[in-house]
Amino acid sequence: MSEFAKPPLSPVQISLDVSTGSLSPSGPTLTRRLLDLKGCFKNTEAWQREVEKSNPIVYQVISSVVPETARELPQSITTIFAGDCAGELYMTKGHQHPDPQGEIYYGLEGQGGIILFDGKKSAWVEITPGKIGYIPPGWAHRSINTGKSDYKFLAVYPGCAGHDYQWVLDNGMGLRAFKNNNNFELTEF
Ligand code: M6P
Ligand code: ZN
Repeated sequence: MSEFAKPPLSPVQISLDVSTGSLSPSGPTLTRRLLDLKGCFKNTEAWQREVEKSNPIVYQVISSVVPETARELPQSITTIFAGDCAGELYMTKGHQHPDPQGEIYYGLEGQGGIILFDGKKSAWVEITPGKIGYIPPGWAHRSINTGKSDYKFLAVYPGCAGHDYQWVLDNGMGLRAFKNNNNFELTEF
């Protein structure tokens, strides 16, 4: 398995293959199945049933070689597959940065968006190829595939930011995304 480079890093060119969502050179790949999204979907009975039936892959994150350490600027390509659990669209776990740092997402392929929540206010930022979504410090963020094919985006974030998943389980995300005929709708959490 590929690994993160050890600081100090040398300047490096990284190739991005949008069709496969891969990077070269690349760091670790993270694959999240439905079981890994425990507590995320509203319909917990449907979630349990589908975990027992096939436990499908929901998304994959390919990291670049730049490590998640202070002062570095790691990048990753996330591919969220198309699908839903009892109508709720496939999404990432979502996290808050323990060290409140901003982050940018850049749409590469497919249709998607970000649900953001600062603990009081929620927001939706649509992401399609060529669009940049900005996540300000203090806003938890969860990505959603709102389309019928893979949704891929590049993320760039400060290496010190960290990932707090418990924050989302404790506070929710303010909004949920469900499929609705040929489109999608956002509902209260
Ligand atoms: C983006 C970045 C990563 C994050 C990934 C998956 O690529 O924000 O830092 O890990 O999405 O999201 P999550 O960590 O919420 O599963
Ligand atoms: Zn983040």
